Amino acid sequence: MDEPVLYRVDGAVATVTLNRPEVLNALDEALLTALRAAVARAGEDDTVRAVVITGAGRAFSAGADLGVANAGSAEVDLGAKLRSRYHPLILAMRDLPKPIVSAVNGVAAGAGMSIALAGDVVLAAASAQFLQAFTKIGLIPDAGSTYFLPRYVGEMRARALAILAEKILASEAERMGLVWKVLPDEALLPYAQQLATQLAARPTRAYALAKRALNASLGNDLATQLELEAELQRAAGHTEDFREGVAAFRAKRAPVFKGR
Ligand code: LHQ
Repeated sequence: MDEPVLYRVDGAVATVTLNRPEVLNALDEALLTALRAAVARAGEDDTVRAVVITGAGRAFSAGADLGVANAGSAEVDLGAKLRSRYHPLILAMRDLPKPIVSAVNGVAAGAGMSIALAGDVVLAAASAQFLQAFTKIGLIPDAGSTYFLPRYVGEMRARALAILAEKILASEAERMGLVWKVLPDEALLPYAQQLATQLAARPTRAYALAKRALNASLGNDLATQLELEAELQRAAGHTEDFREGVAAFRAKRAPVFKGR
């Protein structure tokens, strides 16, 4: 049987591919478990300094697997499923001390869209589409969508996306700020991997600390956030990469960052 998630390392970049193309990479238990494990593996491997997440076939992910026997049954406790399978994954992505590039190669629906949005830089293929599919089947946006959407696109758009559940084209997603950049379909993965390779050669400890500051930002008042910046900058100021960055600047040479 094919692995539900492929994990491949090239140089300092791990590429994680959702791999159930026959069902548009719908999220079942096996895929979610493997995805959580892949994120953990990328975190534990010191040689990996940036991660790309993408989908096999024509979709990124169609969200929760609605084909499993008990889908739609009132017997299933969706809250428990979210807590056990989705929340640890979304939190692990946000807490990963390495940048994650989401390469949305096709439709990202429901919790599949939430996973895409949990990346640090979201790229999309021109033919990709985004769909808050949840309310279409009588559910609410989950796996972080109600957190990410207002923060990325503002209240009005977040509410309209969640309530209308209309498919949004990649160009529209880019215009709204859901996506950093849209690439021609065939250029998406090479671009994402090239970007991740560049990120992996930069001061990745600083990215880890910047992620922590940004994760906390919108929940903090200014004074608290300034204090957090000071604490994290103190840590950044003690890295080898900071010393190298300044030394290289002064010597007018290219810096060599080690992620330490
Ligand atoms: C699928 C799926 C799918 C299984 C396409 N499952 N097979 C919920 C519950 C539990 C806990 C946690 O949280 C959640 C949150 C959620 O994620 S709820 C939202 C679940 N997702 C959806 O409601 C989206 C359902 N899919 C669609 O609306 C369409 O498939 C989209 C718009 C994604 C793509 O449309 P098309 O490009 O027209 O493709 P298709 O519909 O023909 O799908 C292709 C195949 O993939 C098809 O199988 P078949 O055997 O007929 O070729 C679909 O049945 C299968 N598939 N989504 N979520």
